Formats: sequence, C-alpha cells, structure tokens
Amino acid sequence: MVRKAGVYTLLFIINHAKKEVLLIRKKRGFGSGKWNGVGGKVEDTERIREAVIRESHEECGLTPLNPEWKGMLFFENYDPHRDAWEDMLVHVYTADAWEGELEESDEALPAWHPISQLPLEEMWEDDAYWLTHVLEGKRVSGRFTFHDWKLKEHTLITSKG
Ligand code: 6OG
Repeated sequence: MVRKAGVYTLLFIINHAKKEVLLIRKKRGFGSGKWNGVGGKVEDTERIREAVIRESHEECGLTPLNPEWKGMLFFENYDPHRDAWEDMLVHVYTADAWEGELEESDEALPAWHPISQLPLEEMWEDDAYWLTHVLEGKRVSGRFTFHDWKLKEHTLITSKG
C-alpha cells in the first residue's frame, strides 16, 4: 500500500494588542475554501524556520520576525478511493512581530480574525481541539487520524509554552 509523507509548517501571526490572529483562506489546492494559518511544505534543502518565513511571505506578504516553535502535529489520512495513506508532519509556530504589508496572493486571501471568534466551521476539524491552546501560548503535540479527511480519532498533549 502507498504511504506518502511530508513535513509542513503552520504559522499563526498574533496581534496581542487587538487580540487578533491572521488567517488565510486558501483559494486552491489542499484545504481550499478553508481558513488556516500560513504554511506549506518544507523543501528538502531548507530549515524548518526558513520555510515558516518563506511561506508567510509568499502567502500573505508578511515576514514574521520572531517565529516561536509551538509543537508538532501528526495528521494521517486514509484515502479509500486510492487505498492509500498520507502522513503530514506539521510544525506549528506563532509570531507576534512582523514586517511588510498584508497582501492577497493567487493562493490565499489573508484576514485578521478576533481570537475569541475563530471561524471554526470553516477550518479543519482538528483545529477545534488544539488551536486555542496554541493561541494562549501553550505547546501542543498531537496525532489526528482521518478517513477521507473526516476526523476519526485523536490524541493531544498540551504543555506550558
Ligand atoms: P500546502 O498544501 O498549502 O500545505 N495542514 C493542516 N492545517 C490544519 N489546521 N489542519 C490540518 O488537518 C492540516 N493538514 C495540513 C499544513 C498545507 C498546509 O496545511 C496545513 C500546511 O500549512 C488535516 O502547501
């Protein structure tokens, strides 16, 4: 059976003064139509932190100045149509300082959202379990198992940042 795997980044830029977080609405590809942090696949030759910064700049125009590692999430999905598993190892980061101007890209529409009103209905199902912890400054470590991208089971550990 095929089992492909990749390493990814996912960054949440936080404006503490306004109690807002920057999310992007993906316009195409994986997760299109959903709100999420900025991020993508880490290139073979790249450090994780470099990928965090590059993806942010590409997807929303902002360069995070102080990306901080907040943990790792393991997403695995079984695709019944292809009888194949896909694994995604996602390094989660936050940042609360940045430079640059917010820009819409071909890939994504960025927008600030109040932390108290996350658009969870339009986000990945797993976000409801871990994202609030990360936005409160905690670290997370978790495993989420999906079938056809529907969440089947999960384990999650949180710790103080
Ligand atoms: P690109 O295909 O855009 O990278 N990602 C997930 N994020 C959340 N919140 N939940 C999930 O549950 C996710 N699975 C993947 C990692 C994909 C981006 O989407 C994130 C990357 O930032 C299933 O290059």
